[in-house]
Amino acid sequence: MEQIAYLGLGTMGSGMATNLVKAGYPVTVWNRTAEKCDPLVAMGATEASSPAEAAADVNVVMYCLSNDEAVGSVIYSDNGILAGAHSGQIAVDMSTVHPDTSRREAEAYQERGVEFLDAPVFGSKDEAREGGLWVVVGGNEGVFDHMRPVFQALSASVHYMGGTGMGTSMKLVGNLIVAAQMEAVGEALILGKKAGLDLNQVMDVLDVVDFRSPLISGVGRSLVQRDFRTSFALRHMLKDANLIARLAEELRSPIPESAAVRETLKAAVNQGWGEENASALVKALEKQADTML
Ligand code: NA7
Repeated sequence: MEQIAYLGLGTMGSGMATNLVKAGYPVTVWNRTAEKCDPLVAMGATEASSPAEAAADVNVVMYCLSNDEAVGSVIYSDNGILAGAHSGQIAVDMSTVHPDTSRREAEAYQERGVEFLDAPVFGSKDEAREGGLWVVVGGNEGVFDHMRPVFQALSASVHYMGGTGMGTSMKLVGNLIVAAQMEAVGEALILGKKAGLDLNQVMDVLDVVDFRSPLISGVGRSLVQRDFRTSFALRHMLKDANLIARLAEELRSPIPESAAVRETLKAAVNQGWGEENASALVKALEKQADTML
């Protein structure tokens, strides 16, 4: 059985690491804010004092960190993963980062004889806790096959997308749609409110018409209840919108709608709502509309 180090115990990482422990894997954990290791240690995980120490005695190093900068710091700093990594290991980045960041990681690990997979996930807090995530993976297919049981321990489904960077590319493609749908639901409900509709009735109709979706339903219902508890932070959604804009510009791919959504996300973060759920982008629309749902 693989011995696994899991680094980054935020909203997503804590759920994933918990499911690995539950599946019986020996897990070593590390988090910048050390207290977040406590629940995992109580379940039987071992706590490491640095990424290098966490990586030293395991076969597999997995991590889920805020953004590209956090990933860089945890890998390349003095006590980072590379300082403890050794030939024959597998490193798996489950953060949502730019595909170029994934490719740089792969190169750095290759110099040390370490295999690398980029494996970001769809789903948020509940799916992470319940092992119901959807994993999209880039890298060597043989390494992916080897890691499949580990991914299955924390997810509902696993998808191999191609070489290094294809997992993170897929994640940005998917989140382009997530962000656009959130904005569309917010705009639609505000228009419905202004038109005098009962928003619960609006949601009842949106739940049965042929364009219904779990995302429209979940986001719409939570907006009507003004429930902005964080399962995926608004600041991460803006980070993803920025990554999508950068990738689209590099690849000369048109994203006019995403550009508009990015402005809404920026406005909402600038208002100080970045720690709230991504659906709090509606508050920026409410401000423009001079009304509340
Ligand atoms: P969270 O809940 O904000 O957690 C972020 C994690 O990243 C958390 O463990 C942080 O440690 C860690 N982090 C952030 N910056 C650093 C630096 N500079 N060094 C070390 N560790 C750091 O995010 P989620 O779990 O919702 O999402 C994680 C990723 O998945 C992200 O890419 C999403 O878009 C998808 P802390 O606890 O703050 O010390």
